[in-house]
Amino acid sequence: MLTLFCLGWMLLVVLLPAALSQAEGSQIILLDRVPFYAPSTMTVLPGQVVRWHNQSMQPHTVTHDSCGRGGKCAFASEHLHPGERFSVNGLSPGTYSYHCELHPFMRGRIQVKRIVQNHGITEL
Ligand SMILES: [Cu+2]
Repeated sequence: MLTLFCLGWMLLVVLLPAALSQAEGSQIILLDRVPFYAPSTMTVLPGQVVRWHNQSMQPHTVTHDSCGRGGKCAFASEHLHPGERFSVNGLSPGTYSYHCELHPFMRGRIQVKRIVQNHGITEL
């Protein structure tokens, strides 16, 4: 049991930073063409920062679908002009669909993984 626990911590210590740093450099680019948000679906770990960078020629927003619809609004950017950035952190595990308020056909999704502690083993 102690071995499993230690192994779990080793995995947590070794794998988690690796997984985080691997995704750390990734961000979502806003484009004027399909897929508009690139990548359109991004999977992150809890606590990981999600960044958007508007590299298109016009303003856009990054607006969680629940905002203004009675649900819990997890994030909503101002108008992001060309070159501007937006970031979100601290999202709870789950799926967050989002869109652009100015161009509702622009759609993206963030998936925040759940980290499960199973007998001391960390599962992602
Ligand atoms: Cu837009």
